Amino acid sequence: MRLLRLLPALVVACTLAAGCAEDGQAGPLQDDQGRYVVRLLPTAFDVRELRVPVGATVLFVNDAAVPHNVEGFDERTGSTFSSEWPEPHGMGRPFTAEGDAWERTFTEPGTWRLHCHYHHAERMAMSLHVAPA
Ligand SMILES: [Cu+2]
Repeated sequence: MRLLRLLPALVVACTLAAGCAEDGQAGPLQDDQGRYVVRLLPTAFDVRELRVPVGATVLFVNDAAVPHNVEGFDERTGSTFSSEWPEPHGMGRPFTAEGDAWERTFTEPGTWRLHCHYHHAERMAMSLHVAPA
């Protein structure tokens, strides 16, 4: 009897959880290697903000058959990076094909402003918060 009374509450909780996921309030997407996945849509990143722990690897995946890159600027330290830097730090070229991917591991706490050089006019940008683990 006790369980039966709980059931409506459980159904409501699940519905709310599903609604949260649709609103992007659920935790960030991670692949089977624990990498945080950010998708590059035609003129935008699929998230505006992402919070990860120090040591996290973020995998950027081109979901559109248009050129993209990922350039980063850390507001605190002034550090920069680009996915187009030569290997091993970059891929040495823009993302061009659908499915092109590049990853970077963030080893220090900081707030990175990320943007795509090719879609600067479209404000293709996001914030990456790297928090102490
Ligand atoms: Cu772009």
